[in-house]
This record gives sequence, C-alpha cells and structure tokens, in this order.
Amino acid sequence: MSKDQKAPEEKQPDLISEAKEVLAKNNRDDKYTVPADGLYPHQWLWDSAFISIGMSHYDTYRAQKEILSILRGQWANGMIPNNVLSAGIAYRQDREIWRSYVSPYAPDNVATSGITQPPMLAEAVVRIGKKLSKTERRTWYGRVYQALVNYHQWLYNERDPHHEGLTLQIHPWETGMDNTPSWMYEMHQHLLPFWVRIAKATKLDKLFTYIRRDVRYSAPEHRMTNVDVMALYSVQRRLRRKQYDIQRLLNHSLFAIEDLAFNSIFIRANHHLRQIAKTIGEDLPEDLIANMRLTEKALEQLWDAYSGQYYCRNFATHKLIKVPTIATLLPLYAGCISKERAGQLVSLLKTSRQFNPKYPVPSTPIHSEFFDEFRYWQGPTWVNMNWLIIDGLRQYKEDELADKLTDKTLELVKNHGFYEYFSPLSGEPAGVNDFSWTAALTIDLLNNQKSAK
Ligand code: 2M8
Repeated sequence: MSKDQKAPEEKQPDLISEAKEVLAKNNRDDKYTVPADGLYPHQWLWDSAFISIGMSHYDTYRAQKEILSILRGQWANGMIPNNVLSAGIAYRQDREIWRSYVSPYAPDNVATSGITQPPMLAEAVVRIGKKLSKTERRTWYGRVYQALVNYHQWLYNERDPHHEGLTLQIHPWETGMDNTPSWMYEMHQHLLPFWVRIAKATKLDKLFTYIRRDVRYSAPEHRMTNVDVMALYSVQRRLRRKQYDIQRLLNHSLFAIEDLAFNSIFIRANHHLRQIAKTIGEDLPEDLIANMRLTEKALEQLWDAYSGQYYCRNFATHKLIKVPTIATLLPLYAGCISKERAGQLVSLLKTSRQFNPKYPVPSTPIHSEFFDEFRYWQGPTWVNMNWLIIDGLRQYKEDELADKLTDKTLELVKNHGFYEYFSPLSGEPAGVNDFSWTAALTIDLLNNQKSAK
C-alpha cells in the first residue's frame, strides 16, 4: 500500500464526516432532508426513513424530527404520501401537479402527493428507538404509534380490497423503483395512452426532454425514457382526476399491481409495528393482527416454482408478471420465508449472469432483455437495495455474504462518492451526486461493520 493510500479503517472517519456533510447540505429548515439538492426539492417518504436510520447514529433528536416532518403529510384516512411538498413560489408547479386538496382527506396546511411509497417507516422508528434509553424509547414509540397503526390499517382497508393479504399499488412511483421492468412491461403491454403511442411512433416524445427537470441534473441515458415519463405522468393525471379515491379508481380501468418489493417491506414493517406495540404495552387491533398473518402467508403466492423466483402480480388478472427484477430478493428482508426459499434466493444472488456482476446488486438482472447498465431502476446498483438485502441476509444467518456485499457497497462509495446509483458492471457512478440515502446508509453500514469487528 502506498503512503497516500489509507487503510480502510483510517478512511472511515473521513467517510462518515463526508456523509454527514451531505446530509447537512440537504437539510431544510432543520426539519427534513431533501434526497438531493435541485433534482429532488421535497421530502420523500422512504428516503426520509433511510436518512433517519443514518442520522440515528449521531443525532437521534434530528432523526426523530425527520420522521415527524414526513408525518405532517399524513392524510385523515391514514395514508402517508410519498411526498410532502416544499413551500414557496418555486415549487408551485409541483404542488399543482398533485393538487392534494382535491381529496377531502388531505391535510389543509401542507401540500402533498396523492400516493404512497414502500412502508419503511416502522423500520426507521425502531432503528432510532434502539439508540435511545428505555424511557426515551417508550416516549418516542408512543409519539408515532397511532400514526403507524393508521397507516398500516389504511394499507389493508384501501389497498387490499379483496382481503387477499397482498396490497396493491397504483403507480410505479409507489414502488420507489419508478421504471422497474415488471411495471414498465405491464404498462407497455396494456396501458400506454394513445397520445403517448402517437408521440412514440412519430418520435415527438423527444420534445418532452425540454420540460423535464431530471435531465438538467443527470445524463438522459441515466434516466427514464421520455415515453415512460409521459406514460407515468398520464397515470398520475388519472389518479388526480379521480381525486385519489380508491373506490372510484377501482370502478374504472385500473393500473394496479401487487408489488413484490412493497409487500415484502410491508411484512417487515408489520413485524416492527408488533414490536413497537409490545414495547409500549399497546394491543394492536385484532383485525390488523389477522391481516398481518395473512400477508406473510400470501407472499408465497408470488413464488413461481418453474423459474424459482418471486414476482409481482397483476391485481385484476391475478397473473404473475414474470419479468425478473431485484425485487425477487426482497422476501429475504421480509424475513417470513422458509429457510429453503431463502437458500434459493441466496443462490440467485450468487449467480453472476443474474445478480452477481462485479458490483452487485443490479436492480435488473444482467441477462434480462430490460437490463440497461445506467438507466435508473433498470440496471444500476442502488445503496438502499443493497442495504435491504444485507439486512435480509443477516436475518437468515448469511453473515459472510452480507459482509461481502457490505464491503462491495462501501467500495463504490469510497471510490466515487455518494452517488444516486452505480453501474453494476464497472462501478461508474450515475444519477446525481451527494444523494442523501447513499450518505445516510453509508453511515449505517460503516457502523455495523465496526460493531461486527
Ligand atoms: C425517484 O422517484 C421520484 C418519484 O417519486 C422521481 O423519479 O422523481 C425514485 O428513485 C424514488 O425511489 C425516490 O424516493 C425518489 C427521491 O429520491 O426519486
């Protein structure tokens, strides 16, 4: 090792302070953290959960504020929106896109989106709780308990209308993996609006580049295609027209998928909510407990024995969408699958043509026809996904593999910085730099590495 190169353990304090600086830079009003300056100027639901997990290592008070800030946006029916939109004239157009005020359930004093995102909140609440004293923890849990119960109840009441145990999602943004192949496949097969088809056929979609915010901050080849973005906005418009009312949406043609990643995360969140209730001596509603059990069982319906993978399912047709993505690995994080199934997923994770290139884990398997090294959720490696998989591996006592994946993930950040995502083939960074959850989860991974030593 040359004189300039530092041993990893010497470098760690630097990396942690750099990560803290990113979070400080993206801090707004000492209340919430934007995912990245410029490109993402609002508060996002699952970003804030990951962010607060990182913050809990050095500022539990601020971490709690992050969660309380997103809860400002909770709707009266229990829904927690994926966005609490920033105030100010500069963001008027974003607020107009959503017009949350069209729903009678939306809060009056804050503008939000009208859809949710993967339910990572209970995980964040528990991770923060672990850093508090027993008394503080009880106070903290007591503060957020009812909000979490209302949210989980809402997910069952509105998003599991047939009591199947699996919740449905109504927009790819709800999965957090905007252009993930399973959803894009369904959309292109059945749901591309005619005007988007025309734009695609006439190549007029190119014009859309001029009004997109994301391509001002990141290379167009690293983002969604114009056609996909137009289609996603069209779905969003439909939701708004129906005032985000699930009954009205269900009565009409509905783009609804029982998303594998969302439901896997929900199962883990249910587990955490049970722990929270126990810690503060609360009894969860019985129907909620029954639903939680049903979800754990129902996950197995997403398993396809032929290919040995889990998939998303079309809500209306009940057909599995057999387009593989990284979501197939998230039942590890859910923690409720059998050891045998976990073993099958671990083998997948070790297969180089699928999920084990030089810098795992690709958001879309390498051999997939949809794989695109830099294109957002269609190939790149994301730190939050790796974090979820690492956690899942530890739940199944696959510590060696979890350590290896931790090292690989940190290597990307050490070599390139806190980027939004990375090429799984070369490690080259992509998207925007100084991305909050990359910074926050780096802090968490480094701390776990240290405590394991
Ligand atoms: C991306 O999603 C938003 C829409 O919600 C976008 O494309 O503008 C996704 O990567 C999502 O997972 C993330 O929460 C959000 C902010 O980082 O950006």
